[in-house]
Amino acid sequence: MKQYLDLCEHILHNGATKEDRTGTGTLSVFGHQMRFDLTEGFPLMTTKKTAFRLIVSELLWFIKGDTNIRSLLQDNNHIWDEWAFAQWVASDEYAGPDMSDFGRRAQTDTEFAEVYKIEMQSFQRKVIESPEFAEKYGDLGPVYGKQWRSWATTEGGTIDQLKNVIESIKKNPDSRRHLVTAWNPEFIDDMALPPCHIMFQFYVADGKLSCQLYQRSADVFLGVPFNIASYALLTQLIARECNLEVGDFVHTTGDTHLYSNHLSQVQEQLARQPKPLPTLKINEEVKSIFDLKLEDITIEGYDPHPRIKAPVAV
Ligand code: DHF
Ligand code: TMP
Repeated sequence: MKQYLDLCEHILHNGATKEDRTGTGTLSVFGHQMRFDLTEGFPLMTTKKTAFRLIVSELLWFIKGDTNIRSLLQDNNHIWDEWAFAQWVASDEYAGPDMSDFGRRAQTDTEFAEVYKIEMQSFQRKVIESPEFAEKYGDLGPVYGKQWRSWATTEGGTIDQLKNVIESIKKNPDSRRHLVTAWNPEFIDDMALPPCHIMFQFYVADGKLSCQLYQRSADVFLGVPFNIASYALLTQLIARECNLEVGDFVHTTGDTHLYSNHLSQVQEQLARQPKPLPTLKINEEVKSIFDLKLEDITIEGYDPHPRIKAPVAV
């Protein structure tokens, strides 16, 4: 993962100081590319412990076409909670204490942080316990899963981009049109967060499947380790589905930033030595990508340095 550590160094030395939507502030560069040869091992961070189980759970959630955090919560996966919570506390039905700007206030105001924690737990409980509540407030809008699996057409039908791309890789591997896009301008305003990983393309040569992702906005400390592992896994799953070996994962990013409250954590990570990459194991008995469950996908030989905590900018 030298490339990732080099990117962190590069931003620390060359990044422009830039304000952002969340009010946190960033160091940022525009336009960056990393390439991971997937035959060298599975690209999961070894310089900080990264929760692979959460990455699998989120990817299977996209693949299912789901956009509601309820099934993530059932997997004990909380990486999308804040963005559903933001919709709940902004709704007419919410009658609790003022939660405006909760992301930033929870980090600076310890008294507020306690109140926020209680409201968030109560929200999580409601989403789990009440399917009706979950349907209304657990849904993030037409995000990734919706666009991948049932993109709405002008005729009133839907397009299953994921199934189509698998078919096109199988039938016509040399095609230059193996694309899936999550950026649907008509529905951006209905999404809790406009997609960050926007478009990916597959490429077949020498019996190997490669994938390139375009990510418009990249939180290098928190989001990017997830994004790299998620798309490396997706590439493995699609390759398996199409009887191909894996090639490269190419990660191209637009606004590539380190948040100002992640800088000491990045320094800590940079002081560590990378370790050997783990290997991916997929249950061979499950043939289709659409039937895989969380427990079918595991990692072996993962011995990372300890976790480094950092606050997520909402
Ligand atoms: N917003 C921002 N500002 N950055 C993001 O990376 C981001 N990612 C989203 C949604 N909105 C976002 C979805 N993916 C974490 C990782 C990925 C992710 C959301 C959150 C995260 O907080 N990871 C922590 C804790 C994981 C855990 O719960 O154990 C980490 O240390 O990796
Ligand atoms: P933005 O919509 O203002 O760009 O904010 C989105 C933030 O979330 C930004 O810091 C990028 C980050 N992000 C990732 O890095 N990876 C992801 O997968 C997601 C969903 C978000």
